[in-house]
Amino acid sequence: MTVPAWTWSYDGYHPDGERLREALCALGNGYFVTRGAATEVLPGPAHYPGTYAAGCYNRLTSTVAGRRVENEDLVNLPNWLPLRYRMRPAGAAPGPWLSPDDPQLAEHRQTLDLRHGTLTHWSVYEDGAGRRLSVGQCRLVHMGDPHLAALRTSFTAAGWAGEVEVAAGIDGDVRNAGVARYRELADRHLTGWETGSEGTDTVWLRCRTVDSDIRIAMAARTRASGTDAGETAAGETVSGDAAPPGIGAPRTDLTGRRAFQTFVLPVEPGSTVVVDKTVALYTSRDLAISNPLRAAADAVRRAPDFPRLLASHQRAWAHLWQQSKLDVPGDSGRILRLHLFHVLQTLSPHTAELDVGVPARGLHGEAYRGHVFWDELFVLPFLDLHFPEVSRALLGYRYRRLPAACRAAAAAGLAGAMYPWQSGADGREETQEFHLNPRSGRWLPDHSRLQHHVGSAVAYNVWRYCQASGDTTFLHTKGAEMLLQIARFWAAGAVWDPDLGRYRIRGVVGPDEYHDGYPDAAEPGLDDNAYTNVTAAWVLMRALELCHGLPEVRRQQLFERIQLAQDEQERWDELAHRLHVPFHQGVISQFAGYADLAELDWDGYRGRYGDIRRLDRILEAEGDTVNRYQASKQADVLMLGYLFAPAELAAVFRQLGYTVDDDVWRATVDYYLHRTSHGSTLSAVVHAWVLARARRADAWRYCEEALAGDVADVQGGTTAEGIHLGAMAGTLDFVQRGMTGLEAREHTLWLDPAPLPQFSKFRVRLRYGSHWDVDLRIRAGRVRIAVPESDPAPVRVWLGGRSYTIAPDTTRWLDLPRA
Ligand code: IFM
Repeated sequence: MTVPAWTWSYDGYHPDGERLREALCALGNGYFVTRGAATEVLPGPAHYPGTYAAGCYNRLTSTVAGRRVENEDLVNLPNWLPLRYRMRPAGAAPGPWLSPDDPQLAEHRQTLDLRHGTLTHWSVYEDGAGRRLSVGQCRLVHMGDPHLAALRTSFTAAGWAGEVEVAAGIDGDVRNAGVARYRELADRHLTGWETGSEGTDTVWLRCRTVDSDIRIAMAARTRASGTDAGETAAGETVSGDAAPPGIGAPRTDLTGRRAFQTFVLPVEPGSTVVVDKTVALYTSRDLAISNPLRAAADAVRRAPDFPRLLASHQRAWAHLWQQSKLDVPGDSGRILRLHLFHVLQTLSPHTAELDVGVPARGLHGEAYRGHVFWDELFVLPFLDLHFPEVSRALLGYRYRRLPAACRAAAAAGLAGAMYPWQSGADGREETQEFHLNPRSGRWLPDHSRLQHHVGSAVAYNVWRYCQASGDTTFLHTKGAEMLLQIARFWAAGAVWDPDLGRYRIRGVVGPDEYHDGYPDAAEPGLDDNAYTNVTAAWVLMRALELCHGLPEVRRQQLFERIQLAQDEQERWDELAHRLHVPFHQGVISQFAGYADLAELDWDGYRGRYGDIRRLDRILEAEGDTVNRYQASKQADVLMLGYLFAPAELAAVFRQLGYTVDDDVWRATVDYYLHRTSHGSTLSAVVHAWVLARARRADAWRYCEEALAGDVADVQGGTTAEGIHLGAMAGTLDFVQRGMTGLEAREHTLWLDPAPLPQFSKFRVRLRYGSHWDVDLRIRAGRVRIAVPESDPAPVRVWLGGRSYTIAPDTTRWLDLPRA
């Protein structure tokens, strides 16, 4: 049996797996995403319909464990999906409203079509008298017009005649209730509902968020007809009838929080009737509108019929696939395509028009409240080489929150910019102060806001984006300002230790979130986190490089604007060479004192608990703390091997006065491999990358785990609360840059391929600098580079110590150097 490369199908209905399917089958366009929930259901244990617009946040205050806490959440918007139906056989009582949970469900299938960006559901219901109703549904969230969504439903009766009653509309009575752990928190983000109708086929609902006062409007146009163009929602061919006689005007029901229309559709055995629902969503954050309700109502009025909407939607997707081509054969390729699909649904070219960051869990659910973390470190490098304008916009989100980051640093008594660990609407720190351990039921202090390394991630992304795109305008303006302020923050926080003869950064948390302090210490935070210090040194060097490279006039303006004193640069230089990095037993220490922590009985814990990814929760529930052990949640020191290729990594350490040669690095990798529980999906991506760069066969194991992350929900139920966007994009970038060793800089493609046997053949298309479409294929130990005729300049390639120039309209095969 061949598995289709572009579709994900699910046979049968399984309530237990429904929420996971909803996340994996979510549809979106960068402006908004709607989970793949059935249209017939209400939220409940098995179902969680959710719609989220990028950047639409609201704050609420709750009382938990006797404390008042404020949280900002990505708001679950009114549900546009509802479409319910029932059979009304002639001469018999109406049947129940049907849904997949109804015992009358006889068959069910669901298919996500990645190429076309559609989700189809197909169900057959059969009542006790053998009357069957086939229901096919096809939905889309329009990739061309980001405000539109559409749903076609077709009904075919078998063995009976009568009517199908259909109720369709918008439900504004929604809450943020998608994550069980947040159950005790306030969840009503919407208020001020109003409903109305226009003409006979359109209803609307508007409301606003309680605190952020974002006005939200949805309009739904619903039309019933006979089958047109001979196609049902499930793509089956039927005889194309004209509108069957007897479809009357719908009844419109407007209540405080709901706007619905009910249709009664005559059906004959074997004939098909179709209901098309077209929805528009606008908010007061949108540009170029006068008011959201007017915009939504006008948009559905103007929207073409379903077949035409589908055609323009598919064209938009075709363009996206063209621009982000990544072909890998087999099962891995299929999963990678799904990852790419969800990355593009969260961050599409429409994102370039918005003030939004990279939400760690996509726009697919409510985990982490839709917040923006350092995960963009795993996302932008992929986008840089396909949609640089999207990367630029995402960096723009950080730039607009630079003043907030500077205020946060000032409040901590420091200069420069302290970016928040979790960021939302206005760039203040959104990390919760307490989190729930579901295993113990205890609310615990959350110190993850001490992960100041997020600033280095912002700086790193600025640098890499500018290298790949050649966007010196951004680098010399917004990019430089961010980079310099981040460097300044590191310099402000570093303290001189005369005993060590080095500078230290104290009281932080590294990427490994298990360790947030020393056992028994009164204050949280760790000293000399290697990842933090090395990336800080890297940022300081880049900042100095930038200061020297800025055009004179710009340098003057920028220095004046941020009041940068000459001696600051001297301090940066000093720090970039003298930050402390601890070592023990010939390996880099995760932080000072790591070696003094106890060894964990890994086998014992695995034996007792099986899955120990969330070792922190297990130990806390036992009355212990993971802070006592040499046990990491995720790659921390090893993150350095993800950010920097071996030569660059060795150079940063050399600059700091340390030797990290192949032997030290190999020993370091081995050391942490055995002390990491992979409680974050990012961990497998990093390990795959680091091991592949070290040419180690076990890279594949981690790669498989990273690929399985969401499709197999390896973190045990978390995907249902939202996809893991960083890991999804990270796997794409693993093929694109990890396998090829690719760096786009100085107008050159630098290649240092490290293909795994399992990835010996693949193809990516790249956009960098002024090159729009460079086709790169790896197969049989060779790399093929094709430059289209339309490319403006020859492509320069550096491979195996040699440089090549490939002219437009030329294809070259180059031999890969032997490992
Ligand atoms: O940013 C990550 C972090 O590294 C691990 N915990 C989840 C966060 C959001 O994805």
